[in-house]
Amino acid sequence: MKSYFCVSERVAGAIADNKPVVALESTIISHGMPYPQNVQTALEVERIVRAEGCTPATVAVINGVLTVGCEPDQIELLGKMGTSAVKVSRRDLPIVAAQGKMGATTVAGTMYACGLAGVDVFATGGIGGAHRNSQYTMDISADLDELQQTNVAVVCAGAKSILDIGLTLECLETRGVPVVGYQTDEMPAFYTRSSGYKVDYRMDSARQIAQAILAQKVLKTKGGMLIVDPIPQQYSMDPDYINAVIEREVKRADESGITGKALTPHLLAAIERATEGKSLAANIQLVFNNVRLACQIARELCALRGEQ
Ligand code: PSU
Ligand code: MN
Repeated sequence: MKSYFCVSERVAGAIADNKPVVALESTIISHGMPYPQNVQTALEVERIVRAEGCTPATVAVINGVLTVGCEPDQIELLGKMGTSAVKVSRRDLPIVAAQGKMGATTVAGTMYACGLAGVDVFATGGIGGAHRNSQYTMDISADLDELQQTNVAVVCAGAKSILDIGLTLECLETRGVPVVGYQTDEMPAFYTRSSGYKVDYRMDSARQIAQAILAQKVLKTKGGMLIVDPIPQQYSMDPDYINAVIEREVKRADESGITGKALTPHLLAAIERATEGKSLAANIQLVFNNVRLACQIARELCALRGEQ
């Protein structure tokens, strides 16, 4: 039977030796940022992970094979393909695999692969969530359902206000997903450090977070954990400015009838154009920041396991 799943030797070896691994998604490469900044960012992220003493595991579907630990040339190819690579969430996996296509995994798709491979920590920019008006449209990202069922800790900078952040937090509560603020009491809003919504738990060190991740495994509460890490102050955007841009672009997208999996990439590109690249610069910096925290958490997790 054909195998549709592959873990690179480097990643498999690190997992077997209780060495820290940090997973990275690929929709952010193909659908979340323009070329060539997408490829530069993805490769720099891998470099940071290594400099932090961890093994990077970029996840994507390569010619139908769900791959944990992509090579630089595969990252380059996905970046060049852009939106012609399939955006792959959980439900898309079997189809893209059977068709032998190139696919970029979302947070949900990447978490699913982490679950299969045994990678515990995953860093990204922002997660999908409950879109505005989702109480009517039902447009709630499969990322939230994946967090309910797959035991992976996801480090992100919160959710963009293209989403309804309050509804997103309600959905996470319903799904039994702990939301932990790293050195913050508030849910960050991606480009900005605050959203006005509180998180339930605040933790100030990577060690505390690693302890919670281990406790979650022992208790088998199922599902993942969301660790929200605000964009560093020096890179954060003016909330009035960015929120006005987002308001306008959400309204335009609605008027143009853009729905489904095309909506999030459309909004990301529209916001980037409207801010003349300022949103992209902030996006890149917050990803680097999240990656460094994810590395600290992954290292602490291995250290705690070693002590057991
Ligand atoms: N939000 C961002 N940047 C992104 C995404 C979301 O700020 O790149 C991507 C992620 O891959 C996420 C996906 O998993 O979009 C969610 O898409 P949807 O809303 O269609 O579920
Ligand atoms: Mn959606």
